[in-house]
Amino acid sequence: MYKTLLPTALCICLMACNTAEKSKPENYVEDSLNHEVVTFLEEYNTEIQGLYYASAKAQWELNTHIVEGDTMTSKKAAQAEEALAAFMGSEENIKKSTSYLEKAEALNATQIKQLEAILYNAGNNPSTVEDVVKERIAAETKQVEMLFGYQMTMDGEAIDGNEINAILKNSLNLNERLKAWEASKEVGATLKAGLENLQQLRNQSVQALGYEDYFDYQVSDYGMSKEELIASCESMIKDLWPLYRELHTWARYELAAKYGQEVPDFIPAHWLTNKWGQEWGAMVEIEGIDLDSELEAKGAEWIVKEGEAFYQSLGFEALPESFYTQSSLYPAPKDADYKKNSHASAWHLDLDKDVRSLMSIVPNTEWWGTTLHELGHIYYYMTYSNPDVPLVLRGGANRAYHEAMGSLIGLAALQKPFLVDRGLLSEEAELNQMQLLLSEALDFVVLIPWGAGVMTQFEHALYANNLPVDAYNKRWWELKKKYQGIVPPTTRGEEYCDAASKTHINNDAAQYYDYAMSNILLFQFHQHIATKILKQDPHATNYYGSKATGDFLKNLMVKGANVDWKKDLEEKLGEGMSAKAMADYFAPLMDYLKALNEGRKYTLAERL
Ligand code: X8Z
Ligand code: ZN
Repeated sequence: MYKTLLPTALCICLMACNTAEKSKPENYVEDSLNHEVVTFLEEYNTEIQGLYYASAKAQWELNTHIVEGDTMTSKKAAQAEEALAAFMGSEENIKKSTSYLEKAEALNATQIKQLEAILYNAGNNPSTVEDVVKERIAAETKQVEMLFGYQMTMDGEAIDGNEINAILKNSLNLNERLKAWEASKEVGATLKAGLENLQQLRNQSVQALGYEDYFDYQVSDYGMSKEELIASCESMIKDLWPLYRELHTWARYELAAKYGQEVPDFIPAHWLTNKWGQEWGAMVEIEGIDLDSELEAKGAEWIVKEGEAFYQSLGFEALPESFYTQSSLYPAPKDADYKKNSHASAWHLDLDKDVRSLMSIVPNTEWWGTTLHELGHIYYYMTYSNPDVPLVLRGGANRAYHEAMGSLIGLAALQKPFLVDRGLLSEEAELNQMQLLLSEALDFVVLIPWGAGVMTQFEHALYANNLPVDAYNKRWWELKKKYQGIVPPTTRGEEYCDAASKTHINNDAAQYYDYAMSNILLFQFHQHIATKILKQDPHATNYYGSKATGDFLKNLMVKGANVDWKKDLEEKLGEGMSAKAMADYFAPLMDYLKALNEGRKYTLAERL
């Protein structure tokens, strides 16, 4: 997969080595090579830690303290990232790792993995196109500032993301909903030119080392080609399409009744409870439980502490003190003179002990799930930060694994036996199980056509097919209709860029299929835990206190990226990645929805 560079200097060196070999013991080449590789890797790992830490700290500042008119923070962030990029993409690092990999048979698996990771890091930052890389870094920094420094307004009043979510979750007033939805999209238009610039710069950065385009580059992290990835995404969507089609039909009728409207063929985007229509779970109020009220009474700090307690009950350590002192967990105060990135993330700043999370937690069900999701990343970081995992391999088995851990815990944390155990639900409560299953499907299943369809296809078009800027919005809404059956509330011409209102399009580009894959994987992990470890019904588990479950998760995490994820999955689950566990889990819901939808008009095709 790595494109061969033609290192002339290397050939000379090899010839010199060969001459020397004659008078040395037979294993000399291997030994001297090994010594060289060991030294090279040690130096690389040491150097990268300092540079990465400096860059991450500057990025942290940029994302947590955005002050209008301040140019210093972004300048520092760009400089630190340039220094990191210059090292990662240096000719020396590329040449050496390429040449060592040519003699892979003399190396051990961990060395090979590290060299591959070094080349992957170089792939986005080749020093041969130093100016392009610098421009890209500056453009990315600017995009983040513009996205998160943007003041959204509704009726001329400032409004934040959590407030928009609350309107979309609760309001029955379609006019108010429309205004809130539109407010959430305003920022996209301001980011359109920046996205077009990044489309070019990202592609040019990676093309220098032989990747076809930025999408190709990001996908290669999975050891897959673009075609394989797209095929895998389409197959996930296909496997879950019958269920999605039932959910879509049910939602159209449900929402129309709720807002007192005719049943539409496709769902107007502002009818849904989420700004991008990516997860619809908040639509259902589950009889027998009012988790929002429970959580509101407990407060935002409780959510983090209880999340930590859950992981600890599985056998994970307490979070380091610095997590609490250095993280930015709650929304910036209304009167603050700075803004912050409002999207949740987890950071591994020194690739060792400095772990932090950036969130804007308010006590509600959505943030309960998101907090557990972020803690999943944090515990993944903590677990592979051990002496057996070299720094350059401190990542997930693949990126989807990293996303899966905390979402899995989030799923487990909404099941009845867990809620009862944690005092969030009384034992006698008659929880409507089918509604719970429905709300789970509205989150986990609905994300698949959004993540593997809309987002993936849009970014594939953007980077692999050079989507022209005057077709961004048109393409976006075509994909929304095709994969999700969602339409815009009003005409959205090219003066908008609704895709760019989504964080990842700007600062986590060409990677969104990670989340779709993670949902698929987490149901496989969950099925294994429920049936093989806990011996409980997958719909009614209680992970709390199960050290065996914790051991299983730690075992998935502990080697970081020092595994071949496909083999790892086979080894730990006895199967490859497959939507079957997810489809099995929701099978009872399928019958329930079919009965509810009987006689209703379906508007999505039976097959995609
Ligand atoms: O971006 C995230 C995480 C980042 S660590 C909060 N998620 C996706 C999204 O919000 O679009 C989690 C699920 C999907
Ligand atoms: Zn995540």
